[in-house]
Order: sequence, then C-alpha cells, then structure tokens
Amino acid sequence: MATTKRADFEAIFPSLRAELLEHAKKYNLPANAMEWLEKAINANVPGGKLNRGLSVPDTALALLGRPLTEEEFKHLSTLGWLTELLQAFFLVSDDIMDTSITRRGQPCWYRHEGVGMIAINDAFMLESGIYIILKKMFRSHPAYVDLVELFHETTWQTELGQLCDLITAPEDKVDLDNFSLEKYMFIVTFKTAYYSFYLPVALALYYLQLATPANLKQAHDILIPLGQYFQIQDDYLDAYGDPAVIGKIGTDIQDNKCSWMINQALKLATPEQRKTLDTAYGRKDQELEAKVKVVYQELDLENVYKKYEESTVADLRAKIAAVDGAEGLKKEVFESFLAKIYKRSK
Ligand code: DMA
Ligand code: MG
Ligand code: MG
Ligand code: MG
Repeated sequence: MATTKRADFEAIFPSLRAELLEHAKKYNLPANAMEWLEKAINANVPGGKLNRGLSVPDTALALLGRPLTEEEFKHLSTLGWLTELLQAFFLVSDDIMDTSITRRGQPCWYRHEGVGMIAINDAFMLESGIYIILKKMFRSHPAYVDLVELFHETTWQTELGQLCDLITAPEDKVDLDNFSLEKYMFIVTFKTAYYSFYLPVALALYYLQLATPANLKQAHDILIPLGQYFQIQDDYLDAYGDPAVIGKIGTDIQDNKCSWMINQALKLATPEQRKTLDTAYGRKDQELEAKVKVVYQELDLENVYKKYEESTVADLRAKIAAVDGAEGLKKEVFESFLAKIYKRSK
C-alpha cells in the first residue's frame, strides 16, 4: 500500500508554524515572546515518531485507493500536524505531572533552562494553535464543525484518562489494592487510545466526507483495542525499554502508576514478593525501584508480555480480517497501524 513519505509530511510543517507565528504577530506580540513561542513550537511539535500525524494522510490513501491530489495532501497532512500539536500539548503537561526527565532524547520541555512552569502556559498555547489553524484552513469545509468538535471531544476524553491515571497514582499513599486491570483499561482507553488511534482515522473520514455513524463505530471498535495494546507496550517499555532508543526514562514505578506491569505482577506475586512490592513500589527512590524490577524479573514479566502481545495481535488481526468494506472502510487502514506498532522497541 502507498504510504506518506515522512519528508513530504515534514515539508508541510514550516507553513503551519508560520501561520501560528503570523497570527500571534497580528496582536503585536513583543519580539521576545514571539521568539519564545517559536522555540516552544520547535522543541515540542516536530521530532517525534509522527505515527499519529502520518496516519491521517495514510488513512486517506488507503480509503481512496489512489494518490492524493496536492490539495488533499496539504489538507490531510495539516490535520495530521494538528494531531501532533495536540500530542505536544499532552506531552508537555504529562511530563510535568509525571516528573519525567527526558522526552525524545532531550530534557523534557519544563526542564529546559529558564522554562520551568512557564511550560504550562506553553502547553495551552500549543493546544490553542489547533483551533487557529483549523479556522484558517477549514472554516469553509463542510465538515468544519465536525472537525472542531472531534478535537474538543478527543481532548476531553484524554483529560479524563489523565485524571484517572493521576488520581490512581497518589504520591503520598501507596496502596496496591487500589489497582485493577479494570481501572487500568479505562485509563489507557481514555488517556491514549482515543487521541492516538481513533482521532487520525476519524479526521480523515470527516475530511473526505466519508464519515457515517456506522463506519465511525466500526473504526472505533478496532482502533480502541489497538490503542490499548499501544499503551500496554508503552508500559512495558517504561520498565524494559532502552532509554537511548525510546528517548525517555521510565518513571512508572517511582510515580506509583497503575501500569500494566504492576497489574501483572500483582496477579502472579507470592506473598513474599507482594511484601516487596508493597514496600518498594511508588517510592521516589532508585534502590527501591530496582527492587521492584527484580520482582518483575523473577516473575518473568518479559515473557508474560510477549505472550500477551502475540495473543492480542492475533485477536486484532481477526478483527481486521472481518472488515468487509460494506461501510466504506478498508482493511489496509488498520493493517498499517498494526504494522507500525507490532513488536515496537520505541
Ligand atoms: C501517556 O501516558 C498519555 C498521555 C496523554 C501523554 P504516559 O505518561 O505513560 O506517557 P509517557 O510514557 O510518554 O510519559
Ligand atoms: Mg508520562
Ligand atoms: Mg502520564
Ligand atoms: Mg509511559
């Protein structure tokens, strides 16, 4: 299947950045603030894997089964970049809330020299940028209201997920009985699956004016499980990934997160191992974190994860194989998502 070239997609970005800066300049924003805004955009929007962004034109390519016109490519890539702006907004704030150290191989934005909590306002500006570009480029598109509402709803869903993620991980009160796979699935569905998987496909469907309640639901029912799998990978990589490859240092154990790993450990732990987890999990202490990882090793969570991955991917493949095109969707849309993330190490 034809896919979007990363360089072609990246070539769209400078004009969007210019639109945002020009819009700020209209208010006579002082030069030092203009520079700040540009730096905040440059440090946080490009430079990721661009999986979400590329998925928007890729979905359109799969749906149409023909090359995109220049205008379609520009518009769909713009919508892709708006998902990357949304992601930048979430990541800047997530890293503050998770007290993370690095992101994409660099210090997290709030840890840059002179940034600190100004990053909170930067996150808001990155979010607002979505609606400035949407208005500028899609104001007269028949699906304009759908696009705006989709971004708003997806943002809300992600924030609900982040809320649950955070309140299930209190800093001052570790209680592993408070975790469950049920709570976990809610958290990951909302904090990750909607914005990372459902959003790009829904954007392409709305833009092409192919969206119907039935195909949005069919897409949802495959993309949400795909997104859950993606976040389970993220949790696995938090403990087992190589920071040099994933570009970030895991914080889930010290942050007392209701992660997939701890939920598996709680299912399998002996009373002795459980005691270790109770005293070592969720403490801001590297030695205690290492003790939790020893229990993970003893329980061979690496293999538990690999088995989970194979069985989930088999289920997902079966779901995708059942897409018959009756609703105007194509298997390729979902196959390309799965191919991008299967056995990922970053
Ligand atoms: C990701 O959760 C969710 C959002 C909305 C960014 P996370 O904190 O596990 O992500 P990461 O591991 O990238 O910090
Ligand atoms: Mg985080
Ligand atoms: Mg987080
Ligand atoms: Mg994570």
